[in-house]
Amino acid sequence: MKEAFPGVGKIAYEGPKAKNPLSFKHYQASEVVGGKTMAEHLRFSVAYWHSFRNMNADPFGVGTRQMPWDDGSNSIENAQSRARAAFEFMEKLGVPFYCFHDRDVAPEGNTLAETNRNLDAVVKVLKEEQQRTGIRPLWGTANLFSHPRFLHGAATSCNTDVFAYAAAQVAKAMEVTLELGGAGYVFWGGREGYKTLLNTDMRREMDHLGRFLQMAVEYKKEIGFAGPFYIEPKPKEPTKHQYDSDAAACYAFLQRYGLTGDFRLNIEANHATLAGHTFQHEMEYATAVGLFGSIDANRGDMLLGWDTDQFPTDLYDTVLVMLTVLRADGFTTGGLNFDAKVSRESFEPIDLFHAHIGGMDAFARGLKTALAIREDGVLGGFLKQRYASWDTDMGREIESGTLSFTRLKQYMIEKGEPAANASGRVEMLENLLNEYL
Ligand code: XLS
Ligand code: NI
Ligand code: NI
Repeated sequence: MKEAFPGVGKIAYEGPKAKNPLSFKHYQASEVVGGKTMAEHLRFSVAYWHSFRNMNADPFGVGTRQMPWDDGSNSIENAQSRARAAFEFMEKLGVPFYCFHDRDVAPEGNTLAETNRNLDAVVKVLKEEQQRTGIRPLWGTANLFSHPRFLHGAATSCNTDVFAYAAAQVAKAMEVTLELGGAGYVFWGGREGYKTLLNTDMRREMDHLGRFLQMAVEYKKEIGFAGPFYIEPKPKEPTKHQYDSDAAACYAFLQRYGLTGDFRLNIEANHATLAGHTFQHEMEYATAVGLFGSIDANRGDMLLGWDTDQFPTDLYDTVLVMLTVLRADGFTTGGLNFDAKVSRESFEPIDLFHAHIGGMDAFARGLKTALAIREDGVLGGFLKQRYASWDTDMGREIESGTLSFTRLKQYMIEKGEPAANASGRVEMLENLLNEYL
């Protein structure tokens, strides 16, 4: 097959002073930092849909991407050569993982049976390419939102047949993810929400989604898929309100339906900001409740109110997020998936390299900076000091649940006023962070 990216070789680490834009300045896969290689820490993944299916149309204009390896048809052969182009790209970039939806990799047929056959024909090529390169899925997922049959949602559709179709589709997508050795499986509730409550029975829809996910867990055990399930919170878009709106809503949902043992969260930066949170907030919350799993790395735009899925280049963000990842003891089955697209203005194949190299370097710097901050211990020391009163006898007794209101009442009546508060040193800490950047 003709090369998809002729003239581009394996992207190498050339160090911070290098002038070559097609080189890593900070990411060196084999470099050991904080006890692990950078590749092990960061577990980078390419998103098949954005990088190989998205032509970058926007609400005001058609797609602009040049993809010379793609003949634009819906044929199996085209899907297979696209898969080969994707692996050439990932191999040259040097990432260990990719993520995919069932419908990204293979075309939809006239019936579900035909669609499944199409998928199998492309999975065969994905498998060959995986064997050749060692690259494998970080996670697989099912697209339950693009086709018009899902216009009322999938697991939350008012139409039982659509629910059944979604179940059949997810079952197949899980089988394929298993066959490809995927490390995990993602549920993102694309249209699991509503446009108006005037036509929506929220209670029923949530119960249906809960049952759908319980059945998915049963099926996972049946087929022997060992990897974790992830829910990917997002507050809106395409629906006005989605049930999995943020990490906290997902936690409540998972608890209500008895699913916390089988799910973790896949936190996406741009979804966090759409929910009115910071990326780090969502990460920290997921970690606090023991649900942190994986990351969809991207960023939004302060001035645009939708999921712009830009490549992550903001060092402030990558440092803060890597601090949380390190606090959570790093990724296990998860990783950093670039759920991001090149800008509509950046339409040449080479732009795909620039975008990913930038994202990988930004996270490599985030990792190294976060490690340096932890090593210096100033932030950690401040935190310990700030909560020191909780390390006293009384703090420990409250935390362990042995102190009651009655005793606290007595204590405070005797004491009269609490001990004086210390400054939170917000600006000092913000200044400190800047010193590491
Ligand atoms: C959309 C989501 C989607 C998921 C996978 O906003 O980010 O791409 O990651 O279905
Ligand atoms: Ni995503
Ligand atoms: Ni998204």
